[in-house]
Order: sequence, then structure tokens, then C-alpha cells
Amino acid sequence: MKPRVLGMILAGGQGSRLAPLTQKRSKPSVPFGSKYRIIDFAINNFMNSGVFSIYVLTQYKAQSLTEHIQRGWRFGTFLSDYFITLVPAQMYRYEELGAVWYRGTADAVYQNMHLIDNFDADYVAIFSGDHIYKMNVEHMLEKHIESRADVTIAAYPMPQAEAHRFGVMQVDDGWRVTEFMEKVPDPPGLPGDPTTSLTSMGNYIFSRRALEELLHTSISGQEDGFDFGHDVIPRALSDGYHVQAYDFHRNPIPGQAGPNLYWRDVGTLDAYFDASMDLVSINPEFDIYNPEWPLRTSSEFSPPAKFVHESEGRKGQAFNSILAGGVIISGATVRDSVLGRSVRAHSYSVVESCVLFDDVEVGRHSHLRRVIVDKNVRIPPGTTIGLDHEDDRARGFTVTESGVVVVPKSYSF
Ligand code: ADQ
Ligand code: ADP
Repeated sequence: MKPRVLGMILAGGQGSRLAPLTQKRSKPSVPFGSKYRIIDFAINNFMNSGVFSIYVLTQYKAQSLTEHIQRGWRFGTFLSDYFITLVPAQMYRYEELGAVWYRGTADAVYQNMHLIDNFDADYVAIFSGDHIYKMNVEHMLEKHIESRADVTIAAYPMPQAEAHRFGVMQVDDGWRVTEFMEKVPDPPGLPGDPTTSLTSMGNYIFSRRALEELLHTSISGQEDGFDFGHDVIPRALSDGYHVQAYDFHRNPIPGQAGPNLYWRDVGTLDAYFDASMDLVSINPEFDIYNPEWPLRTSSEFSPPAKFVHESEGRKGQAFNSILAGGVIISGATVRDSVLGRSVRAHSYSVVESCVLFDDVEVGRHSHLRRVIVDKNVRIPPGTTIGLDHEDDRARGFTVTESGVVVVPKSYSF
């Protein structure tokens, strides 16, 4: 018998460091890579690994995410085990907990334990919906079963200097976790390699019984402490559960040679911008064209992209860029940029190293450099953005440390 695996995606996070992109939507719903939303990568990881029973736990500003999933991600008309279902906080444990929303990642799962019962899961894969990466969850499950662990944590080795923003673990020779610390100022490196720390990716596979026991002891009757990283994993260790680490670098992706190295938190505007620029570089680190690892997204209708080139003075051209459907580049020059659906760039305008979300219109003779423009913005003719940061700040735009300018959704000039 094949084990029954239930996928749960944690998608309630605020992503405040991505503001203003997260002013009106949660982080998992932020557009990325022209056609995708950040959550699509987590869903594809499950689907490409044969996990088709998926709950998406939402909370913060979930309307945009809800509409994306409802419009784009539908399957399972006849087969009841094939579903992607949104689970907003709805006080399912009102009688026990009173009027509380999800108080943390572990609480989000605790408040939905009935879903795990109803599905009769053998294993529950609880993954974050916040990151850009490819991960073969089936392989992680195989290792979880082989090691007879109660919980397995996906682990990403990274420079020790950056590890304070993450959960960090120490492991023995067999990758069994011996210690876990959530976001400590000076996290330990590996015994043989002090410059590298083993960080948690916030992705866990639990054997069902261990999950139920741990959530009961960690949450039931407690005043605070409702997070996997802060509370449940340290408790699993102190209570003697078998906690195993899974080496992400050895995660095999069909159609991809070598170690699996790409995992990005895109938690800040600069990190988000860099990950976007990687996609339009000549040899991207993150390959979205691997047919053995298809990256699906909302299949919204859009007409083909079009380039209009009337004469030498009005070239409609794009270099080193990715474009979604419905884009029209008319006598404009676009380079090193990511363009969402139905973007319009008019004659004599120049768009360089930019990320334009759906329905952005760039007026004639405008010039944009290193700018992220959120949805539904009409840039009037002759506007420059990103060339003079004083000017950009005066208009109320966000300018990041590395000088990327962000124009918020529906901004009007
Ligand atoms: P953080 O990323 O800081 O650390 P958190 O902010 O709790 O953890 O977010 C984890 C995931 O849960 C995100 O996908 C987020 O969207 C979602 N989420 C947050 N609050 C939620 C809620 N109330 N309801 C539903 N979903 C919610 C975690 C781990 C670290 C690890 C990093 C890796 O705690 O150990 O290193 O992830 O990024
Ligand atoms: P996204 O920008 O993420 O694509 P949409 O523009 O599709 O999101 O908006 C999704 C939904 O979010 C809208 O139907 C609306 O209900 C809600 N929404 C978006 N912006 C606002 C806002 N400023 N105030 C209230 N609700 C909003």
C-alpha cells in the first residue's frame, strides 16, 4: 500500500520586509518571474512529487492568494484525494481555545487537525509557501521512512554569518538532529566546517502520530509558543523524538544535473530583485524551462505577446527579458527585465533591469532603470524613474539599500 501523504502549505505570512509589494497581499501571493506567484513553486514541488492532496493555510490579507488559487489551481472533479483547498483561519477550536486566529505556524496546523484525521494521513508534509526553489518531496519522504524518523527537517547548508535569520541545527554522523536553535544571534557552524551552518528551510515531514502528540503537548493549554521553529521542534528533541535532517543539496530533481543548490527566501526587496534578475541572466541559476519539472501557474487567458517596429527610430525590441502573454512592446526598448501579463511599453520608452507586474503601462519617452512596478500602474509619457533617487523618494516610492525603486500597486501620477 502506498502511504497516504497530506501536503500542508503554510501561506499566512505577512512578509513585511517586502512592503510595499505585501501591502495588499500576503508574501506567498506576490508575483514572481512574470507569470507566477511565489506560492506556485511550493505547489509545483508537491505536484511534481506525486503529492496531490494539498491544503493551503492562509491568514494575512488572503484575498489575492485565494483568487489566484481558485482561478488557477483546480483539479480533482472525480477523485476525492486530488485537491488544493484553501483553509483560512476559522476558529475550528473555538470551544477549546476561544476566539483566536492562527497564533503561529504550529497553531495553524493544530487548529486543523480534523483535516489530518479525515484524510487518514500516514505522513504530513508541512511546507512553507514563501520560497523559490525546486524540491523532490518524494525523495525526502523516502529518507524519512528509511530513517524511521518522527520528523524530518529539510536542511540547507549556508554561510554561518547569514544563519542568524534561520533555525539552525546540529546533527550527528547519520544526520540525526541533536540540537535545534531558532534564530539565535551567533549560531553554531558544523563541527568539521565552522563557516557553514545547517539551516532549516521551514519544511517538515511528520509521521502522523508524532505530529498529533507534539501539537497536543506543545499547544493545548499553553499561553504562548505556537511555532514549529521556536517551540515544536525543540520540544520534539527534549521529549526524545527522532528528529532527522534531510540534506537539500542531495535532493534529486529530474532533468537537473549536479547538487540542488537553489533556494531563495526572497524576503527582502533586494533579494526579490536579485532573484528576478537571475531569471533574465544568460545562464540563470534557477531554470524555469526544465520539461521534467514543469512549473504550472494560473492559466489565465492572455493573447500572444507582440512587438511593433515601425521604423529605425521606433524599434520595438526586448533583449535578455521574459514576457508573459498580452504584452505589447511598441517602438520601445526593453532589456534585462521581467514583464507580467498585458504590460504595454510605448514608443521611445526605455525599460532597463525592471520588474513590471501585470497591467503596467509605460508611456512614450519614459525611462525606467532598476524599478519594480506593482500591478495596474499607468506611467505617464516622459517620466523617468530610477535615475534620480531624490526624485523617486519625493514621489513617495520606496528606494532600497541597493538602489532599487518600488512603485506601489495602483499608484497614480
Ligand atoms: P520564518 O520564515 O521566520 O522561519 P514564519 O514567519 O513563521 O517563519 O513563516 C513560515 C511559513 O509559515 C511561511 O510560509 C509563512 O507564510 C507561514 N506562516 C506564518 N505565520 C502563519 C500563520 N499564522 N498561519 C499560517 N501560515 C503562517 C521559519 C522557521 C525557521 C526556518 C525558516 C526558513 O521557523 O526555522 O529557518 O522558516 O525560511
Ligand atoms: P493581486 O494584486 O495580488 O493580483 P488583485 O488585484 O487580483 O490581487 O486583488 C485581489 C483581491 O484583493 C481583489 O479582488 C480585492 O478583493 C482584494 N483587494 C486588492 N486590493 C485591495 C485593497 N486596496 N483594498 C481591499 N481589498 C483589496
